[in-house]
Amino acid sequence: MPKTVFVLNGPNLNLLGKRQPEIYGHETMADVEAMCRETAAEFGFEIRYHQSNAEHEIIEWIHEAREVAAAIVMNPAAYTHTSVAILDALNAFDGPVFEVHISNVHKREAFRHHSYVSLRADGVIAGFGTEGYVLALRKVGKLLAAGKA
Ligand code: CA2
Repeated sequence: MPKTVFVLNGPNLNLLGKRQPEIYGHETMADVEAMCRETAAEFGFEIRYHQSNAEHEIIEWIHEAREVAAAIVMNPAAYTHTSVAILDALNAFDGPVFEVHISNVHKREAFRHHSYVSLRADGVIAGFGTEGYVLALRKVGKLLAAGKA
């Protein structure tokens, strides 16, 4: 049976492609989902793709991932910099976690330089645009093929 990987997106990412293209590019959330599905198909795993503006909903998905997912790829958006609750939920997940940021957060305001999620993430990608999701999923695909996820 194909393994399942959760791709989770935090607040305001539903606006992707609709505002601030100079920071976040022109692709929409639907475009990113399609890219993720294409990458998953290449590597033979399934994805569950979610976006929410509500912290509790993201936490519920991480809890669900504990039961069914081999890995989590996550852009926590602004919750990256604020949410101990999301860190705690991720700490209860056993598989690999990859944190993705579309923009290079280290080139931006100082408050974006700290990530609670990075305390748990096995890898972090920032500044590669939406391609960062594909790079993270490729890594997951390789780990799955090697029996390491
Ligand atoms: O670079 C990233 O992917 C971020 O996670 C995006 C978050 C930001 O708070 C993080 O510091 C870095 C913001 C997501 C909001 O996305 C929008 C997209 C288009 C228009 C407005 C917001």
